Amino acid sequence: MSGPIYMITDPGAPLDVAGQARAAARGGAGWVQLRDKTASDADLLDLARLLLPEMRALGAKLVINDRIAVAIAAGADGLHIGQGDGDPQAIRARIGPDRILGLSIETLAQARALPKGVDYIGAGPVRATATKPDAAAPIGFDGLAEIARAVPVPCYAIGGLGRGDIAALKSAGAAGMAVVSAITRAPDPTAATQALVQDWSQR
Ligand code: TZP
Ligand code: MG
Repeated sequence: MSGPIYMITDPGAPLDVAGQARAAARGGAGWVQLRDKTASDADLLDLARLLLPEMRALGAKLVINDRIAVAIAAGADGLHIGQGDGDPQAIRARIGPDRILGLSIETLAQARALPKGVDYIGAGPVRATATKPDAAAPIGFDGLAEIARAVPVPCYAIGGLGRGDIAALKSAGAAGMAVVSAITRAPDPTAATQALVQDWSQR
């Protein structure tokens, strides 16, 4: 579907959201997810329209977090939803057959009940993370492996992950890693992305 490194934006990081997206895509991220709980739909739509051609030119998929109407209006590559964001099959019907649909999975029971129409999952948090204080209980690497085995779609691990985790993530069956801090809080987000991409291909 796309590469192993999946960057999610953070409006509280030093670079603005557009800068984060560009830095990650230039560093070789396969995925850039616009996640900004504070932005209005109109502002997020403007940003998505601006970034979409840039992301495509750099080979990254642009995914919108939560906002179904924004993903559709922008023509984004994908939409990412959580367990509380509505019925995935109904959302699939709204976004059409071609847009990528991702779903957050926090437990093995949710993995076993994966609805049809979901293209990939984000599984976690693997570790507790300050980036999402209201996240579910950490699943650890063993929990990640169980979830990855239980679903027929690629599993992107999330939550407290960095460069040092790549070997364990691959052993657990993850297709890739989704990160916020490891890229957006790095002194050089492009270099940090490049390092993740390179390590994933080598370990
Ligand atoms: N969902 C589960 S954990 C998380 C999200 C959005 C945040 C991950 O951020 P970080 O900084 O990579 O731990
Ligand atoms: Mg959500």
